Amino acid sequence: MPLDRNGSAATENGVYQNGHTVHENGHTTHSNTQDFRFHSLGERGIKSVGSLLEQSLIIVSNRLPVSVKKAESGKLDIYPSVGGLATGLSSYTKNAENKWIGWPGIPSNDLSEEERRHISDELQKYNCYPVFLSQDQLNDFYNGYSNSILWPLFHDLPVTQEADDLRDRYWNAYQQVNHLFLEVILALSGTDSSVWVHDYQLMMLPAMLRSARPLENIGFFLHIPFPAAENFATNLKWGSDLVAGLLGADLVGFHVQSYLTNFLDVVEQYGMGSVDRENTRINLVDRMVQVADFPIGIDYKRYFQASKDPAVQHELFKLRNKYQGRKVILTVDRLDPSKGLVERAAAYQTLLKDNPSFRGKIVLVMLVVPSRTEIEAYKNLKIRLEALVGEINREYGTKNWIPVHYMYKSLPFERLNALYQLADVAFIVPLRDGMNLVAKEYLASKPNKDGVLVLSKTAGAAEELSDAVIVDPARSETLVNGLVKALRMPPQEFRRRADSMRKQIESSDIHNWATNFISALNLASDSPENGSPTVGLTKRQAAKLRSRFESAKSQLVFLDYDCVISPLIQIQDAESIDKFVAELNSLLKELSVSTDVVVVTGQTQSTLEEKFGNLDVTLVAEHGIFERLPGKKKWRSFRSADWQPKILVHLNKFAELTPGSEVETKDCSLVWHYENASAYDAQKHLLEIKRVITPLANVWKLDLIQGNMTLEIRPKGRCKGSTAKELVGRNSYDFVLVVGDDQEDESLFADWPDEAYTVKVGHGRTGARLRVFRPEEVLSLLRKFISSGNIFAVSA
Ligand code: ADQ
Repeated sequence: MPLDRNGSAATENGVYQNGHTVHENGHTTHSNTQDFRFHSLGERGIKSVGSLLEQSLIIVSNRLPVSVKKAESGKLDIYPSVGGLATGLSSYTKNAENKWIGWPGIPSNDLSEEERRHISDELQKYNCYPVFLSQDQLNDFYNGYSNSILWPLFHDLPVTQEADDLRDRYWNAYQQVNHLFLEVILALSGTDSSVWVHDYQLMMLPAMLRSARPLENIGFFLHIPFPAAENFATNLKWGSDLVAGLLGADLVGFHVQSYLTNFLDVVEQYGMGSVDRENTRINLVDRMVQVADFPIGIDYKRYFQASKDPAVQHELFKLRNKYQGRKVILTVDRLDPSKGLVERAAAYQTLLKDNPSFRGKIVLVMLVVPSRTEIEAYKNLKIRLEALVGEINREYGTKNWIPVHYMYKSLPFERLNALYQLADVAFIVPLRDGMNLVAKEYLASKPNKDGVLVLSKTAGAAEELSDAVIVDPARSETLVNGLVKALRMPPQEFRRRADSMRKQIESSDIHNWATNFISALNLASDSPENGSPTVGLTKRQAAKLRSRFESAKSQLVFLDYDCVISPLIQIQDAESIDKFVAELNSLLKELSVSTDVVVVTGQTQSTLEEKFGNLDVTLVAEHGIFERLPGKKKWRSFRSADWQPKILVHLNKFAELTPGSEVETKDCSLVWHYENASAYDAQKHLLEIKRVITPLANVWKLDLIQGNMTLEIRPKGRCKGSTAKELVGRNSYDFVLVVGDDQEDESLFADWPDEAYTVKVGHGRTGARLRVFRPEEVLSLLRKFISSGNIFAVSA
């Protein structure tokens, strides 16, 4: 098992928790959510938080924010985590539209089919979706490539010979598992979501996702340092593949500026794009990748307010009795080679040796969380650390004084917080650390500002917390001097320092961090370089459109019905939707008196007949397979459905195996809907369906179109775009308006002449000239074209 079985904090991969206390933590909404630290975009500003929430968000990390554990009785327990990333993203993950995809913390070998299904169903209650990994995959992908190759290299530590010998095998597993994550994302999300991938275990995923979904908004955040170019390129065999993997994203985020600079250096070194250092972006042939720093924060309010919690007060009371009369130096870490634990104990030993006056008056409390306990380097570290602690205690300990209190376990939040409050000095000196949250938690837990932080200059946190006593872990004497300085610091000085750092931590907490990243992701993927010339249709532009429309001799309005109806179905009741459709119908009726109107849909002919059958417009159903021309009653079909029975047999079989799913037989296509099925069954059978059907699809020239919890099988080549081309061929228009929203509409936008007004509804990368965000804005726009003079403003 790669993860700690013994109740550790399991703080891997950005999923942070203290102990296993399973209580819901009300998240704070910080007043200055707009005061974000997206340094690299400077003054360009950000979209409102309201608009960024309109698009669904898929979070992907190696671990889910909940862990599954199997009790000895065989019972499966699910532990949600509190704190950290899970808290920061809670305002997003509470929305059922959003999903979190990751490994559930238990190898699939330990689970029966029934148990996997059960886990999937239970996790879904938290909007979480599992990627099941076998023990072998975990060994090679997680313990192997991620933690024995990437982790040390990214922390400037040596890779062991044993790991280096196995690196080819580890690399294969790494790619394979990244691909498994991809398959789950594709099965569970639609094409209009934003995907936020976390950390070094999933660096190939952005590029994999980009090639499957070219229009997706993809963000990536690295929780660990990004090494200097010379270390990266020299020591990492597949470095260029990993960088290419990251360049699949629209936005790549790091904790601090120096990692960002290292990344740009590496991109330049590999010649993978043109690096624009001023705007911290990389221009690729067809798009751009924004790079920025987002220093992660903590749930400040939770730590700051903990001193009022009676449970914390009780713990503090016990600790004060225990350590009465002594100054407490505290370290809190995972047992990891990057954290410099042996070096810290050694510095403390030197302090006692060189400064006898401190003996008996101070105590080092070392709280160490088990981590990656199956990796040899971690086992050896434990042995070395415990031997040194024993040596110090034997050498200097007395009947009444134990110099080092060593705890190898995870503590619940209340006890950890009491320790933070108690400690006079936090001795946080990792060799290298992406950020280090403990430094921030310590300061936030000190309402009386009565503690001193000793911090490594090589922790990302040092770039923010410059009022700490900064030391250099490469020079052990600075650690000793730092401790002495901290222990002797006058109260006035340590309060001043703590106060200034606390303000910094308060103003950039975990909620701001998440909001800033998501806002920046929208901005990056909507940027002109990524094919999005505008972020909104202004009143002026709308007025211009109207005047062009009025002066044109022949006009065409081409509307994708699904782009206005899909967003409504998610948020409105049936009555409001009917009202909307009725209004659309009457607008199109008026418009069609003088204008050619085409309404297209992926839905059936009967849906269009029902909604718009009374109109004198062109109706196009099933993505162009059926067409009804104005004034006609009969539909023209473009494909025969001979293939359907052959495919249907398989789909029906899988539908039976996947309770809750169903097959819709359209006149010329088949759709497998699995939104009501267990996510586990759906994911599993989706892959099998594709495997079985693909050879048949090749014979019959069919496309397999992955939708949002749907798989559609339909004839190749017939699409909205072909209808558009035929229309332009049949007539000559001097005003064309095309409104759409999905991937297929993008090829449609591209097919029209440049003069056409193409309008994208919603967020995301687009080649359209204009953009609106809500279906109501489409109605407003259409109203402008109607000569009745009934003009409504289109909101920008
Ligand atoms: P980590 O290497 O895990 O995180 P860190 O940022 O210090 O390091 O987070 C550790 C977390 O675990 C803290 O929230 C702490 O409270 C908790 N913890 C530690 N010991 C504990 C114990 N004994 N009992 C209970 N809880 C304990 C990685 C990177 C960091 C980066 C984070 C976030 O390595 O550099 O700051 O991700 O991006």
